[in-house]
Amino acid sequence: MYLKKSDPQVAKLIAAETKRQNETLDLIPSENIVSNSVLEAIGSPLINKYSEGYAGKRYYAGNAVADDVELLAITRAKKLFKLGDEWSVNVQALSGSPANMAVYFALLKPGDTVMGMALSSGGHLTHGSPANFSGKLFRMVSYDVTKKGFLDYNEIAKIARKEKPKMIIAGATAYPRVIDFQKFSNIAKEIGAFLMVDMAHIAGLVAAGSHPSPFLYADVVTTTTHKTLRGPRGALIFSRNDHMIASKKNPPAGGPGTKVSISRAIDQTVFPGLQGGPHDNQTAAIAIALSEAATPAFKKYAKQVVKNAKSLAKHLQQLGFTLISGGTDNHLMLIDLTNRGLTGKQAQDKLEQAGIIVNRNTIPHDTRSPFDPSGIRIGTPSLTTRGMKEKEMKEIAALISDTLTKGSLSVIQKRVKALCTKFPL
Ligand code: DSN
Repeated sequence: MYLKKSDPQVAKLIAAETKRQNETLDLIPSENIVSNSVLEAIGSPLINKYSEGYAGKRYYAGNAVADDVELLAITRAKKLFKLGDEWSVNVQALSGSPANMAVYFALLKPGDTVMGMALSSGGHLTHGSPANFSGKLFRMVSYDVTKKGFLDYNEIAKIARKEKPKMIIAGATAYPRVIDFQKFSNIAKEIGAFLMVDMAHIAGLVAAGSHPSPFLYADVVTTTTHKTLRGPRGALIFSRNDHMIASKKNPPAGGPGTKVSISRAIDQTVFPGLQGGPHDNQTAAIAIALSEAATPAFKKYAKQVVKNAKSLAKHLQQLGFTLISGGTDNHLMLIDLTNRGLTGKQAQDKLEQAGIIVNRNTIPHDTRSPFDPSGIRIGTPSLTTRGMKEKEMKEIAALISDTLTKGSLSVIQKRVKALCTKFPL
C-alpha cells in the first residue's frame, strides 16, 4: 500500500518474491506459509518497542502491552503442548540456533562433553558441527544413523556410556523416521545426562499428535516456530522448573552450593546473557501461530502433511528413486541420487529450472561433500498448506522424475505453473 510509493525498489523485490513463491512448488521441508494474521502481527507497531527483561521485570517504561503479549505466548505454548506448572517457556530467543546456544550456555561449561546427531546423518549445525559454536566450544561426540538410515539406540547407548556426555541432544533436520524420545531418555538417565530435544522440524506434528511428544522425557525442548508449526521465524525454549543446577553466578547469591532451576538459568542466559530486547512483534505472531496450531483444522493439516509425504515417497519409489530408510514417517524424505547418475547439486539446479524448489543434502555416510552431496531433501509442509493432497503428490513425483530424466523443460515448467495456479498461496 505505502511501500509501492515510498520505496518502489523494495516493493518490487517483495512482489517478485511473492510471485516466485506462488509460481513454484516449495518442497523444502523446513519452510512453510504463514497466515495473513501472522503477517499482520509481524508488521505491527509492536516492532517499535524495546522490552529488555521479562514480563513484570522490564528495564524500560511502557511495557504493559509487551508483558501481556509475552504472557499470552507462554500460556498458549504450554496449552498447545499440554504442559503443567513444572514447565517454563522462554519465548524470546530470536531463532533456533540462538535458542540452542542459550541452552548450552545455561547448562554446560565450555569444554563439557555433549552428544548429538552428526550433521552428515541428519543432525543440525548446532548439534556439534565443527564449523559451529557448538563444535568449537564444547567437546562434541556424535552418533550416526545406520547404513539403512535408522537411529540405532543400542549404539547410541554404547557411545554415551563410553563418552559420558553431560547433555544428549535428540532431534534432527533430515531424519525421515519417528524419534523414540523414551529410548533417549533411558540412555540419558542411565549416565546422568540432561536430555535436550530439538523438535524444530516436527513441532507442528507433535502439537497435532502426528509425532510422539518429547515432553514426558526431556529436561529441555527447543523448537523454531516457522517450520511445521507454521508460525513466524522465531523459537521457543521449554524447560523443567523442577530440575536444578548449580548457580553460575559468581559469587552465587545464596552462597556456595546454591542451586537454581534450569528454567531460571535459561532465562538468564537468553537475557541478559545473549540478547538485548526481544522482538515483540515476533512474539505476538508466535502467539497467533500457537493458537492456530491448537485448532482442529491444524490437526487435519498435520495429518495431511504426513499422508502427503508418504504418498510422495511411494510414488517416487515406484519411479525408481532410492529413499534413505525406505520411506518416511513424518514430513520429509531423503533421496539418494547415486543410482540416477546425478549429484544433489545437479538435481537441485535442474529442479529449480523447472520451478521445483528443493535442497541438496548429504545422505548418511555420504562420500561426497556437503556442497555437492549425493542427495536431496524434500518435504510436504508448504505444499500441504496450499491445499495439495495425494493426487497432487503423484503428479509432483512424476514432475520430479521427468525433470531429472527425459522430460522437456518447457513442458514441465508449464505443468508446474498450472499446478501452482490451482493452489495459490
Ligand atoms: N535450516 C534448517 C533446515 O532447513 O532444516 C535447520 O535450521
